[in-house]
Amino acid sequence: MRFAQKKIDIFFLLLLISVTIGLPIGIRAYNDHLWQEKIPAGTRKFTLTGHTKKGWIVGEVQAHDIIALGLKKPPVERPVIEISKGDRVVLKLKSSDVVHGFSLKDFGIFITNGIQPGKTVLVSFIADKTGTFTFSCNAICGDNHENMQGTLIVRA
Ligand SMILES: [Cu+2]
Repeated sequence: MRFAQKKIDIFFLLLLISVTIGLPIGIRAYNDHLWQEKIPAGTRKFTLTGHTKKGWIVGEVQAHDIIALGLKKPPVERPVIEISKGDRVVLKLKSSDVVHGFSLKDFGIFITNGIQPGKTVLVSFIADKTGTFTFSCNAICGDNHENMQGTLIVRA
């Protein structure tokens, strides 16, 4: 009787462990799937993740990276994104810490509700003019807020 109880305990423990590990992986895979599916082929896709010290980081930032970034004083990144005129662009905006914002005035992009940590904000536009444009964070997010900028270059 006691032995059977132990077996059930172990079964539920294993079930709990597999759900705890499997669920986030599943959600992430599903999210990535949705994000790929909605966007027409040929679209230029970029991920920008906001960080209070580092500024805009190109790509996703994982939890262990955030901890490492918090320990040292990382140099501020000012990413440069290069595209061609006529490109359809989708920006996947994320935050690794606090609420950030995003604006790219020249293409009429101004996020008013902020980029919440753990959520993704998709922004899309067509690069209908050439030039060098600045994008920045439009939510006061800390001492480094003014440095949260990057450059978009649209070539002919
Ligand atoms: Cu910010």
